[in-house]
Amino acid sequence: MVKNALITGATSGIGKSTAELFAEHNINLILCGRRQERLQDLQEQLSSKTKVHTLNFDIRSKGEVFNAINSLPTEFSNIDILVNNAGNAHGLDAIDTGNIDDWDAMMDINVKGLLYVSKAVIPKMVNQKSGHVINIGSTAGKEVYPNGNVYCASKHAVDAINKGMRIDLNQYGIRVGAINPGLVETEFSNVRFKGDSKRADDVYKGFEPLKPEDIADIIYFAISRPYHVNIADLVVMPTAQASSTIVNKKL
Ligand code: NDP
Ligand code: 8X3
Repeated sequence: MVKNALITGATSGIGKSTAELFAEHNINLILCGRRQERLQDLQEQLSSKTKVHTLNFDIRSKGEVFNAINSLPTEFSNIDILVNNAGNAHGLDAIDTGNIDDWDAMMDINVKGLLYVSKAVIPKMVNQKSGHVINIGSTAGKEVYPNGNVYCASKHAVDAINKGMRIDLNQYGIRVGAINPGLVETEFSNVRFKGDSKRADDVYKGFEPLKPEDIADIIYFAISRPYHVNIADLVVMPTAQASSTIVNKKL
């Protein structure tokens, strides 16, 4: 049976690669993000392989999230797979010098935005008594690194929400799991360093980072297991990385 998947943050990085891979497997796609042109391009690119519907909204806005998801046409309105992926780090500063707007952005997007989308989608899964939620956490949700304070807090929150969702939705047979990547080369560091591309590029110099396709593969693996198998919590790092602060760089 063809399934419908809603992917947040589908306009770049992990979300975009996941959309591309799901399309190869004929999963119908609801692609979300703020950058309309990219949503349109992706829709054009993938429409020959599967059905694609795009939703343009800022995950920080409760109203936009609910309006968008409630506007889904009937054929997309039963969501089988939710990939809670949208998110970013903003800044890398010590707790005493950090920028409050950056803190707001990370908590509003990575935590509250994920909750808003979940609230808009999960009650339907409960009615259907089926569904699969993949939460994209991070190694930053498993440990804390210098200057990572609030980003790490937001991803520790995702870790807790993932566990809570799994407990609360257990009775409905809904699968819930988190994929927690280490260093993946996407637009992530460009966003974190506010367009300072030299600083962003330096993050991935001297070792082979994960690619967004690597995470997409794992997400597809998780959602394609037989029903009795739930990948509950998975950590994946580049081979060169041992922890958030230990990366075997050959510079
Ligand atoms: P990218 O910056 O490449 O992608 C981030 C995506 O999130 C974009 O599609 C962006 O879309 C979307 N997004 C950001 N803010 C908002 C918003 N306010 N409203 C709606 N959508 C938004 O980064 P990644 O692909 O790397 O990040 C995806 C997820 O993976 C994030 O949750 C991140 O924390 C996590 N992660 C990343 C790692 C890495 O090393 N790259 C490692 C571990 C976890 P648009 O701008 O169009 O709205
Ligand atoms: C992204 C990985 O190490 O930059 O979540 O926090 S890290």
